Amino acid sequence: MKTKLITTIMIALFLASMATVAVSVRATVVPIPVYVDIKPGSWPNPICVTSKGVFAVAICGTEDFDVMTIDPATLRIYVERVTDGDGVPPLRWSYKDVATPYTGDADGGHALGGDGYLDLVLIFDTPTLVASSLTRFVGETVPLVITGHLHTDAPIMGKDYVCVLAPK
Ligand SMILES: [Ca+2]
Ligand SMILES: [Ca+2]
Repeated sequence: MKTKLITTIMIALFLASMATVAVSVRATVVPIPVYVDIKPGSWPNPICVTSKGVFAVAICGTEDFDVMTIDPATLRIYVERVTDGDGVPPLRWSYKDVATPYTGDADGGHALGGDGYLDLVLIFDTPTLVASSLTRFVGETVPLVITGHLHTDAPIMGKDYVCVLAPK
C-alpha cells in the first residue's frame, strides 16, 4: 500500500516536471518577424513630444504573410529596451495597402506607399506613447517595437524608428 502511494507521488512529480518543461519551451518561442512602417509614406518618422494627435503604423503584408492572420487587439507598441508598463495598445485599426516593406539598412527607411499587398493599419494615440517613455529621447532617433500574436497564438514582432522632436 505504501509502495503504491510512493509510486503515485513519483508519477505526479514526474508529470509536474514535464509540465514545467512544456511551459518554459512555450515561453521561449521566437516571434515571427514582421515588417513595420511607422507613418506609412513618410521617412524619417517625426513625432513631436507635444503632439496631441494620433499616428499610423502599418504592419506590411507580403507575398508570404497575410495581415488578416494577425489578432490586432493583442498588439502593443513601445520603445525598444524600455519596459514602462506593457506598451501602448492601438486605438483602432483597418486594412488598406499603404506601405511597402523596407529591406535596407537596419535603422533606415523609405517613403514608399502601397505595393499591392494588403497592410494592417494601426492608429495609436501620440500623447499616450510620449507619456509612456518618449520624453527622455528628445532629439534622438529611437526604435519602436510592436509585439502581439496571430489568431493562432503565434507571437510576432517588428520594429521601425521615430525621430523624437522637441516642442517648436
Ligand atoms: Ca515611415
Ligand atoms: Ca502593402
